[in-house]
Order: sequence, then structure tokens, then C-alpha cells
Amino acid sequence: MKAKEICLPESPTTNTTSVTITEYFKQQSARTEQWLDRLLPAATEAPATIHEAMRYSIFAGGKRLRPTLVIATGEVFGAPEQALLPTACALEMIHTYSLIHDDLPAMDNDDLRRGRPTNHKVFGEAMAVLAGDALLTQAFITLANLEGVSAETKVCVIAEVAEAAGTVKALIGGQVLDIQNEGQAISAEGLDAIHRAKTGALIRCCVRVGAILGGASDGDLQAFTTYAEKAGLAFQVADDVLDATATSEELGKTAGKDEASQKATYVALYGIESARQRAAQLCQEAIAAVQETGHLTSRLEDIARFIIERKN
Ligand code: GRG
Repeated sequence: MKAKEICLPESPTTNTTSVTITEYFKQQSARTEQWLDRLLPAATEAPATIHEAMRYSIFAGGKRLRPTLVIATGEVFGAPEQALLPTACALEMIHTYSLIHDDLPAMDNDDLRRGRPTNHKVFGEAMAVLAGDALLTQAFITLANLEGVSAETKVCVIAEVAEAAGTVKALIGGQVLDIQNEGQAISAEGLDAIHRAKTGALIRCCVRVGAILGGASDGDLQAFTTYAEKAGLAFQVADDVLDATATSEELGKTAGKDEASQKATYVALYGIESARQRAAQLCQEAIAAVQETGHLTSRLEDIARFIIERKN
């Protein structure tokens, strides 16, 4: 049987080893966005409104942390680009769906995201719910069409992503716990459990699927999973600090919301300075986990530092 012909977008980058972390993120964002453009229905495709709404939020910017983690990990293990980039895009689609739904009046009721009016402010609530649903669906269409890896690997990746987006120690389950704990006193363990699920599961999944696509050994997969779990929690601790210390303009979303809505946060629990120290500690532990594997990991070390040093 003749292999299906695939047309890869031209990569805007050839040299990723010597660039700064800022430049690396720019390069991986550009690669991801080229693929996203190919993988999403055109804005003119009927019914056009839903495709415009999906594209409005996905192309609104964002740090592209999740796709960059997929790519950086996949490249450590030599994963093929025609599987790695679509997988990176699928994770960004799921992340963007969660942001659209999180901003809805029934959830966080926010007006600003990625420096723009939120999806429901522009397209209305019904279309925003559907745009989120459609991005989630498109993510799985994308994964089902992965090329360059075995059927077994593809199924493994699909299962990893589905679990991370689900309810058990995963995205939706974490959101449920977060809502149910609003205004309640919470322990450090309880807060960690919420964010390991709500924020951490998807970040963990990004690193795992990158490693799986590259055929990582069980030992390496375990070490990289530890890296991702630590980095995922560090991301949320840093996010809580930013919410309390940065402006809406800097963040591209409404600042100070956690305190206003009496959310259980790391800042509320520890105070700003101790929260910063916890983030730094988690970042160190993340780096130590991958250093033990002996793989070339300077990029993943830089990403862990970026996660806690970022300004938005
Ligand atoms: C199923 C109705 C329904 C809703 C699901 C799962 C969910 C709603 C919401 C949880 C998603 C969420 C907002 C998690 C918080 C994680 C977080 C801090 C996201 C912001 O990530 P950044 O800073 O964003 O990476 P950018 O814009 O840079 O990509």
C-alpha cells in the first residue's frame, strides 16, 4: 500500500539548540500556529460562525506552553514531526477549550482573555460553549489522524489525552473541586490536589505524550512524568502569585480575581514570598528529575525556569 502523502508546513526554524528560551518559545509558537491553521476548519467553512469562534480564541496569542512542552520532550526522544506537531496542536486546542469554558458566566464570568474580550463576549454564550466543545472534538480528530507512528502508539497517546481532559485527577475533575472549594478553608494538600488535576494533568500529559511519541523507555517516561508533575504545580503557584502581583494589562486577563472571588490559592495559604519559594523549590525538583535520566535536557530546564519566572 502506498503511504499517504503528507504535506508538512515548512518549519520556520532549523536551529533550536543555541537560542534563548524566549526565542525558542517564539519558534515553537510559530510552528504550532502553522499547524493549527491547517488542522482547524477554515473560518469560511460552513457553518462559518463556529469556525470563526474557534479560531478567534486559538489565535488570540497565549504563551503556547503546552505545545512547546510536547515538542521539547518529543525532540529529546526523536519523535517524528508529523506526529509531534499535530499532538502539540491537539493539546493547545484542549487548553483553549478549557479557557473559553472557564470564562463563561456560569464559571469564572470573565471579560478578558489573552488580551482580548472573551469568546462569549464576542460570539455569545451559546456559540462560546460550542466553540469549546468543537475544539475538544477537533483535538481528538487530530489525534486519530496522526501519522508517522504505529497504531499502538497512537491509541496510547489518545488514551493519555482523554484521561488528562477527564474527571479523575484531571482537568474537569479539578475544575469541579475548585468550584466546590470556593470560599472554604483548605489545606495545602487539598489545594495541591485541585491543581494537580485542574492545571497539572494537562501539563503532565504534554510531557508524557512527547516522550511516548519518541518511544521513551519506561524509566525515562517515569522521570519525565515527575518533571511534569513538579513543573505543573509550580506553574499554578506562579500563576497565583501573578494574579496577586501583576496588572490585567500585563496578564491579558483580569488580575486580582482570586482574592475578589475568595478563591483558595497558594498566595492566600502561604503569602506571596512563601508561595514564590514553593514555586522555586518545585522548579528545582522538576529539573533534578530529568537530570537523573542523563538526557540532553537544557531546554526542559529552561522551560521549568520560564514557568516560574514568566511575567504573564
Ligand atoms: C467542561 C463546562 C466545562 C468547563 C471546563 C476544565 C475547565 C472548564 C476549566 C479549567 C481550565 C483552567 C482555566 C485551568 C487553569 C489553568 C491556567 C492557569 C490556565 C492559563 O494558562 P496559560 O497562562 O494561558 O498558559 P495562555 O493564554 O498563555 O495559554
